[in-house]
Amino acid sequence: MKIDRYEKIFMLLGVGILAMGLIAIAISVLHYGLHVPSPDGRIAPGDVRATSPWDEPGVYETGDGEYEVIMLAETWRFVPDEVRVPAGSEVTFRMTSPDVVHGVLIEKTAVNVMIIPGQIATVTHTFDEPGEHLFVCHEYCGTGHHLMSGRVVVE
Ligand SMILES: [Cu+2]
Repeated sequence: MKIDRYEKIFMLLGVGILAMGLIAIAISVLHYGLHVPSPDGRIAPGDVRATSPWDEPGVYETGDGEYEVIMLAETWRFVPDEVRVPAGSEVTFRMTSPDVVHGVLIEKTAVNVMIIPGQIATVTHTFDEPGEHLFVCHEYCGTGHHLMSGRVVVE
């Protein structure tokens, strides 16, 4: 079989780029120790709504200026969709999904998390200034995806 000279060059280029990508992945894993985030815990997705604390989502005061938000991301809403905390509060969000993959991004913060069915995602943020922070689903999750939003009101 005769392979054209330019086709050979193109194939070698493709293999070379693929090899460079695999080498970059190997270096990031073996040398820099990068890995995907591990879940904080797991629940069977079908049991999420019946399992504590997910059976009672809401905002709970856990200490002086410390709050825990038990949040469900489900088609197509966040429960709760409004979080009210005083300024200076350290808020820990514990989130999961009972159905499909969602995400949450809280504007003007570093909170940006994938919500995978049955996996508990935990993230903490301190809201120093009074104001409002919109949060949205950033993972396309179906026809009602654009309806998934809520707000953190810092009072
Ligand atoms: Cu979505």
